[in-house]
Amino acid sequence: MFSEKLFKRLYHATHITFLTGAGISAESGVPTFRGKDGLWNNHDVMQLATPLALKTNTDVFWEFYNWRRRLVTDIEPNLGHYALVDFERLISQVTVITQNVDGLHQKAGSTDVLELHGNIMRSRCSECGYLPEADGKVLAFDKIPYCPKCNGLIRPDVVLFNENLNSTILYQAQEASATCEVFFSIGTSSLVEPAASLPYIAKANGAYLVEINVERTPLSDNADEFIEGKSGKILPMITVLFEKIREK
Ligand code: BV8
Ligand code: ZN
Repeated sequence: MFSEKLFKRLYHATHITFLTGAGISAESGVPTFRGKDGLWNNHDVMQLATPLALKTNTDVFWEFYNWRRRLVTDIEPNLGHYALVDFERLISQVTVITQNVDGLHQKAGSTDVLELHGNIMRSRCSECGYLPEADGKVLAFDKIPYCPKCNGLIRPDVVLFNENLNSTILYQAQEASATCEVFFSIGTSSLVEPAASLPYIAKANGAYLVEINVERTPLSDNADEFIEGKSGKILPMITVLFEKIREK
């Protein structure tokens, strides 16, 4: 199931980096983007998670995001998230780069998380940048929120398609990819840029590249190791085995 090389590289590693996608949260009950439930109320998510939909289809846009906010409020991290926390005991530096906006890595206890695409539970005013949650406000999940300061349309603090990512977070993610000794790509269809380029940066800088997914992706042929299976099962197996090897 796992190669000796993986554990050898982990044994000598001082810094490992994880890139996670919707697949790591699937076992927590969060629908993935492109899986069978990738369509939402027969809307194409890819058309909905856009600035155009926010402007021109505001009520459906907010219906979609409020539905996801309700979903994310009740869910818990799974064994895959907790395994990444365990790695923090075993390797001196662990960076988690996530495309997910559900906050589950922080909820599980990971301490170095880069949220490439933002966080769905945070909001901001599209006009003046006012941050309701930071101001102690709790938005109701059943209506379209407007800014108390300028009456502008409030939006979830996520990166929509065709929007730029936060350049500092992206730079930190590229750095963590370029400087780690082992890079895990977990539960992502490896389609969305610029996240999908991070594993190639890691590999080009000499990292051992591992992919964990229930099916192959465009990254799989370039990975040093493709491990087929659910991340909630595979990741704890790796940490338990690695801990045994370290104790020898
Ligand atoms: C940008 C926040 C510059 C919102 C998201 C043509 C070619 C290439 C690129 C482009 C192109 N045209 C446009 C682009 C750029 C575009 C892009 O990449 N498009 C692709 C899709 C064609 N990227 C952007 O727009 C980015 N910005 O480039 O800015 C720019 C500026 C102006 C104009 C142009 C460019 C912004 C991207 C960020 C978009 N926001 N999310 C929200 O979440 O509501 S991305 C969204 O997709 C989610 O964050 C999600 O995480 C992400 C990626 O999807 P995955 O995480 O991979 O999830 P998916 O469902 O696809 O796959 C799940 C995987 O898990 C599967 O492989 C499955 O097998 C596996 N799995 C399932 N269960 C398990 C499992 N694995 C393990 N265990 C399990 N149990
Ligand atoms: Zn405002």
